[in-house]
Amino acid sequence: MKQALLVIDVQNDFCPGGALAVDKANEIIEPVNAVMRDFDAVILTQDWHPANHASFASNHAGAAPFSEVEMSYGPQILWPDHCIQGTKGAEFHPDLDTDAADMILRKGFDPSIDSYSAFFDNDHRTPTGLDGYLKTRAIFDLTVVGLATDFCVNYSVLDARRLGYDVKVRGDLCRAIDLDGSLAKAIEGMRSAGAVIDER
Ligand code: VGL
Ligand code: ZN
Repeated sequence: MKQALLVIDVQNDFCPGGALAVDKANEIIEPVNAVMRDFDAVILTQDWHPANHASFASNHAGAAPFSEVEMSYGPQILWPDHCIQGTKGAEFHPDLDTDAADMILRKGFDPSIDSYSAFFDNDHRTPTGLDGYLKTRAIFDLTVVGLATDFCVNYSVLDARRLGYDVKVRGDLCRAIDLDGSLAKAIEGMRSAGAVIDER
């Protein structure tokens, strides 16, 4: 059985010093590089927003970062500006071994909708193409690592389970934003969706 490693959003803006820094995110980079060789395929995702993206608090008059609004596709947390196309913050962390990747998948480029998941935009309907890529390569077994556990990792894992993949999350190779208990909720949700959470 072919196995793929899905490396979610290991980008400067999610690492210490970045615009939406995830605590201790830098700790996972070397161990993520080290496990890449254990997989038949390595896929990196890259959060890739235009400056006018609807998920940015700065594009909603009077809205504070980390507040929530209702969008046509459901509730949306408003974030600080991050991972803007072509900026340093959107680049992969310089220590990430991007040469080992078979594929780099960008997401979140539609200004009107966020895209946490590697598989679908946040409407859960608009596909990124990753499902087709994996299935046409006969890959049905995924290990997921990266940032952030409770948002892009979580959404990717839930969609992967819905699409029928076997999914393992290397919890030790993920780090979380953790807003109001979102990490515990995400772990519980991924487990009940049938993902294996491997903390080592
Ligand atoms: C992410 C919030 C906004 C993530 C991306 O990678 O988890 N979180 N955009
Ligand atoms: Zn984003």
